[in-house]
Order: sequence, then structure tokens, then C-alpha cells
Amino acid sequence: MDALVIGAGGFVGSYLIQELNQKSLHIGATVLPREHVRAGNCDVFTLDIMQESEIRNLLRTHRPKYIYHLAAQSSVANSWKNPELTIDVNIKGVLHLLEAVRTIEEYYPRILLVGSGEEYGYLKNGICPVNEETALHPGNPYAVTKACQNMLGTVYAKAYGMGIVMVRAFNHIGIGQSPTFVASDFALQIAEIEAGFRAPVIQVGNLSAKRDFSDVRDVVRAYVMLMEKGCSGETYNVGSGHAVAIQELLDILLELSSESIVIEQNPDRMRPSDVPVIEADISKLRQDTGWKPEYSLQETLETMLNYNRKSFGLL
Ligand code: A2R
Repeated sequence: MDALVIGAGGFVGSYLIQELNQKSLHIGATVLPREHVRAGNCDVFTLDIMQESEIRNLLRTHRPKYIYHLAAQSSVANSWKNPELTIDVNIKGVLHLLEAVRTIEEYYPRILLVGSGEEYGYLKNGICPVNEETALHPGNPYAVTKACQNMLGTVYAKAYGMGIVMVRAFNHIGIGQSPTFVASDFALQIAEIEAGFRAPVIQVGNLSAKRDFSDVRDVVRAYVMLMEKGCSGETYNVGSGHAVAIQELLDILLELSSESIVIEQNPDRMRPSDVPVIEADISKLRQDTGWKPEYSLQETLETMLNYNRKSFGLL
């Protein structure tokens, strides 16, 4: 096996597999029971990363050269509701992977650990953009677990000479993302309005916060390039390098619609601790891989809106 994607049943997994398919690699993908891989060609295995023997047996049998670790409890909201599960899956899970690789004889794969821009958390003095050396101040249990994953990866790479590259991914968006994320939410609401399922009023939260949005297809391309060219033991920000106000994102989507839509701020959607601006410094990624984004925010949002329109029979 050339590449194994762990946690392929989620949002990013199918995009990553489609990207790897373009390289004609033999790909394996793991999902939880009852999950499936939504797109792409691969051999599918059932795996719970909490079961150390399952990951060890899979790696021992198939010895993938590249391992992409996506499996996670990835919701910030759920991490408040269930911090223990989040710690178990995100920290113990990565430890199971690293220990399995470390202890399999004569086995030296490259591993990519996917972390999050959330690890930077509360930015002191409004530091912007954030680079990989910026101090981490995680603001929720999910971010703590991803910071810890990053530290474990760094320590294992150094102590055991393992080929581990870490990323901190900023907001990535695209078709298939849960409507708990802002771009998916807006695209869905607008399509519902166009289909007549909802009054022409869009519910929004804090529109002034600025975030760094990328198309998920660009993000997985960065992952594959980092797997090939990233330095072992190093961490890379993956983002667009430009923060955009949520208001701007909404304006782009509203301009794509011919409906006249009223904007209504909903206090339930406001987060009291919203950091005003989060922007990734991506010079390290650019320098070591030559990566640059291919999709504009406008293109990505239009794709998302059209997907929702199709699902309501509007296209
Ligand atoms: O929580 P579920 O049922 O959606 O399943 C998620 C799965 N997962 C696990 N896989 C193996 N063993 C476990 N114990 C376990 N617990 C959860 O990992 C889901 O299918 C997958 C992660 O996909 P998403 O939650 O959709 O995350 P996404 O957006 O694909 O992000 C990929 C990575 C994650 O590590 C994020 O934390 C990071 O990028 O931003």
C-alpha cells in the first residue's frame, strides 16, 4: 500500500483520497463502523483509533509508505460537551498510531498529523498573521488536544528519528461540510430561501470577525505536497494567508442570489470570545513546497451554493 488515510469518513477524507487518486497510488482508507468514504477509489478498512491493536495490525499487514492522520473528534462545540472523548480520540489516538509505527520492525513511513489553527487560540496583542513560532494559547479542549498532538509528533520525530510532518489547518470549506460551519450554513440558508422553504431572512452571528478561508481541495493538495516535501519534525500552517470578514463571505453569497434577502443577527449565533482577526502566515509552506491556492473564495462559495441548489432541484 502506498498511502493510508486514517479517518477518511469525514469531510476532508474523500477530498484527500481524490487528490491521491490523481497520483495513481494504491490507497487504503479507514472509517468507523457505519461510516463510508464518500468519493474516490481506495480499499476501505474499519478502524477505531482507540483500539491500539487495530491500527498496529493494519500497519503491520499493509505497511503503507505514507500515513495521513485525519481521525479526530473535530468539533469545538462537542469538545466542551465531551472533553474526555476528545482527549481520548485526539491524544491517545495519535499516540496509538505513533507507538504502532515506532514498534513495527524495519518500518519507516512518512506520517502527516493534521492539527488546527485553533491551537494558536487567544492571540496576545492581536498578533497577525500568525506564524508557526507564535505562542499557543488554546481556548477550548479541542485546541488543547491538537496542540498536544503537535507536541507528541515533534517529540517522536526528534527522539526516534521518525518521518513526521505536522500541519495547522485554518478554516477550510467546500461541499460536504456540516452546516455548523459558517460558509456551509449561509449557502444552505440561501438555497432554502430560493427554494421557498424559508422566509427571505438569513440568520447570522458575528459578521465582523475575520478568518482565513481556503477551499478544501487546495488544503488537501497542500497536505500531499507537505507529505512529499515537508521537513520531518516541522509544523506548517495551511491557509490562504488572507483573513476575510464573515460579512464579506456573506456579501459574496448574497450577490450570487437574485433573491432580496434580509440579514438578521441572532444572539444565539454570537460567540462571546470571538478573536477579531485570525490570519495564517503561510511563508513556510510556500517556501518548502511551492504551494499556492488555486480556487478563489468566490469560486468555492458558488460551488457550495450550487450544490445546495441542486439538492433542492433548483439546478
Ligand atoms: O466523529 P465521527 O463519527 O464523524 O468520525 C470521525 C472520525 N473519528 C474516528 N476515526 C477513528 N477512530 C476514532 N475513535 C474516531 N473518532 C472519530 O474521524 C470522522 O469521520 C473523522 C474526522 O473527520 P471530520 O470530523 O469530518 O474532520 P475533517 O473536517 O475531515 O478534518 C480532518 C482533520 C481532523 O483531524 C480535524 O481535527 C482537522 O483536520 O482540522
